[in-house]
Amino acid sequence: MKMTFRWFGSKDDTVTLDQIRQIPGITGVVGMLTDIPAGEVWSEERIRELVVEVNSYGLELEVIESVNVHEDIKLGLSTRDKYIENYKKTLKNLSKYGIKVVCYNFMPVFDWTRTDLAKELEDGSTVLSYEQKLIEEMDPDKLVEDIQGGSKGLSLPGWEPERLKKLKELFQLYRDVDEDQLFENLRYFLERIIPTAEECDIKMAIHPDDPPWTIFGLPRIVTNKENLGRILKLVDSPYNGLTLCSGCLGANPNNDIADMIRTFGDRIHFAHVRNIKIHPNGDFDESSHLSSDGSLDIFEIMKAYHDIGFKGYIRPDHGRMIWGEDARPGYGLYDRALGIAYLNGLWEAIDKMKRGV
Ligand code: CS2
Ligand code: MN
Repeated sequence: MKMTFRWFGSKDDTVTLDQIRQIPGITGVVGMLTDIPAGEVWSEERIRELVVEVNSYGLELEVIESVNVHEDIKLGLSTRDKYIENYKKTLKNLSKYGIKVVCYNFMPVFDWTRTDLAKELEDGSTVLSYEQKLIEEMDPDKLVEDIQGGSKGLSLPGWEPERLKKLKELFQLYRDVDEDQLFENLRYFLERIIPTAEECDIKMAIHPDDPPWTIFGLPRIVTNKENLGRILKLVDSPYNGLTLCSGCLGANPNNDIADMIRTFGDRIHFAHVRNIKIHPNGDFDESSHLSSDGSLDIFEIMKAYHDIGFKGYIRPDHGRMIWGEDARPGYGLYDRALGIAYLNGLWEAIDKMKRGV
């Protein structure tokens, strides 16, 4: 596996490359151009600048999270072809600068959803958390306001103000899109971009829906083992693969992450490992990566990756805000760096015990 760290760029992140390169075992960062709206081409020049900057710190940039998919593609509107062509151009441009994996998601309207971006835990740390009842009672406009209000002035990918201004219109358009239609719209997209991904040697890795169930009546399909299998079959190519995010899928206790890892094996190109604490009523708080702090068994997850001989990219996912850090919710330095130390520790132990060292 190749240990990486998500970084939003020097103008849009409180964490610096200088800090990231000092994390033990780190090989590179997962990058993004946060200011390019979904549907527009990422220019060669901007990609080159980013890669050169990251490389100058001795770090690789081989994974992009995300190249976001324009809403018209998810909706299946006739205007989608133009955006699909742009997506292909972006892939071609990325491939010229050594990008190997592109993570994306196919969630209608909203990306990740939380009801609190800074819930205080007993130890004084703060985390992102989700309460179903609040979502049920909330107007979607209020959710957008709350999330954007909690961003501390940093961009929150998936929550771009321009796009979300048209919320009512978007909800109207999704009235005709059920889960099967969303699968068809994903098929249409994959059938067109996977040949380009193959040519460019870029593995596409769809990210699960967060949380993995319907919110505000909008369809969500990247939610469980059966659907992940169905997605991989839409276009049966190794270039049509997965980002397996333990914290997203794990919010549904019926999802067995270790089993998914063993099942999907080398179709997993990118691993997001994080823990969450699920409450008896199904609500959840994010937690530190440690198994005993949450509801997921991170040892079992790392063991499953080891068992399949995972060679892909991995990153710790959201961390808590600790030690007085002031950063983008979920994306501070300290707790994610602790997460890396823990994941590397598990890996070394699993590896040496298996080999009888
Ligand atoms: C989430 C998502 O996994 C995560 O950290 O915050 O925003 C994720 O990056 C996207 O859904 C991937 O497209
Ligand atoms: Mn994730």
